[in-house]
Amino acid sequence: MVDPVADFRDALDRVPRELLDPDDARILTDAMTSADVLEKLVSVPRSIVLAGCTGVGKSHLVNELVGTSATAVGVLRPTTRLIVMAGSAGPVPIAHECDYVVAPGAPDGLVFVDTPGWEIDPEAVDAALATADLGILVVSPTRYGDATTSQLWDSMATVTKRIIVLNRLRGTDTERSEMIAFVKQRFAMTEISVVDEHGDGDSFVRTVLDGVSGAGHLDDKTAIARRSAANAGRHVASAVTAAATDLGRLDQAIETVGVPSIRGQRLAVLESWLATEQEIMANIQDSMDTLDEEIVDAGGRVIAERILDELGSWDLSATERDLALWRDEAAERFRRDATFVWRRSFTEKLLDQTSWKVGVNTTVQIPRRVARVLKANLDETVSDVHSQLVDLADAAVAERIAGWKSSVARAGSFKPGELLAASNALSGP
Ligand SMILES: Nc1nc2c(ncn2[C@@H]2O[C@H](COP(=O)(O)OP(=O)(O)OP(=O)(O)O)[C@@H](O)[C@H]2O)c(=O)[nH]1
Ligand SMILES: [Mg+2]
Repeated sequence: MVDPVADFRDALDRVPRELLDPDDARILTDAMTSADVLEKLVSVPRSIVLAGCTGVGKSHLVNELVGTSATAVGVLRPTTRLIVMAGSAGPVPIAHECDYVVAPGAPDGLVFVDTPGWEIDPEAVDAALATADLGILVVSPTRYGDATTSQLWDSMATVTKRIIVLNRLRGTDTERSEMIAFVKQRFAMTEISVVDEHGDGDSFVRTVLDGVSGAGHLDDKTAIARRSAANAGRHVASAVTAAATDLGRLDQAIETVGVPSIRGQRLAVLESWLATEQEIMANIQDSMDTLDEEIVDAGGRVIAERILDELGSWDLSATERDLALWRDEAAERFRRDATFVWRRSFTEKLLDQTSWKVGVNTTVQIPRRVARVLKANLDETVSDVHSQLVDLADAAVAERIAGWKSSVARAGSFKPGELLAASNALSGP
């Protein structure tokens, strides 16, 4: 089933916020709130409350409306002593004790409310009328002219829409016409609904259903919420469309900046592991910052900066882990070289005492024989180490670029036309 509100909400959820300036982002938030309110409004059934003096046939008419015997009809007065709601859409919140009867065949989205006689329990009737989208005053040929009925009609003035039904009309055609005229005159109405004592209530049911469509205060609220939500949606769609050019420029910028080569940079292998690691990390971070700045500059700043905010700061933990692995590997290599010529136990101790880059640390005494072997391997190792570090740094930068690209692609994949269509579907023709 097509649900314009759900479609609209769905389209709003997909709007890439980074394409919106703060004002437009607020409008998007407002549109989402309106959609949520709408979802609640359309799920509340509209209520049709029947009120009148005892014995005029309220319960009988409620049963006609819902198509089943939902509320007791009786000869003993008063019959109805409690508010009875009947319908297929669930109850409405009435601030009074009441029953709810499920009537599966009842018209969609409506709840019909049977009330006790007004003269019996005015409080209950008022509580029910307070929720009414349509109030129906039920009168009968014997009960229409009394003061109680007039009072009730007056008290129904606050209901969004009220109609009168003359129930149990009987007699000759002339008598009927006269009766209808009396009732119209009494309530200063040009139109009333009439139910014959022995006819079926079809025309009454039609009148009520026609009467309730577009009558309720919920309909008004819903219409306003729909319009304002749809306007907000259209505005956001046009803001996203306007941002498409900027997004295109940013996409180009990322391509142009490309992966800046760290290969040309000198990545130092220092005396201690800690110093080396810090240097490398600072270097990679620096490359990342430079890359971000270049993209933001070339990409036209505004949207680029918002996407950068979303990307957040670069997570260096993976690089750190790779570096730690590589360090262990390098240390192992030195260890192997050292064991060639020296007792293993001594070598281990030596490696612990000296810096990780054994052999170049001149502050630690290293037996000459060990130093000779290590030194012979050092240049090769350092150059090997250097190229591995460059690979690590390059991989980190490439991943950053991939982050940029996927953010831009995600933002660019949103189709403002879909939001526009959903907004138009929401506000209706
Ligand atoms: N033939 C016929 N009988 C009706 C009609 N409407 C009501 N009645 C009868 O009138 C009597 C009273 O009807 P109810 O529907 O119980 O009246 P009510 O207004 O709900 O009365 P309370 O619950 O006491 O307030 C019952 O015996 C119904 O069968 C009608 O349109 N045609
Ligand atoms: Mg009743």
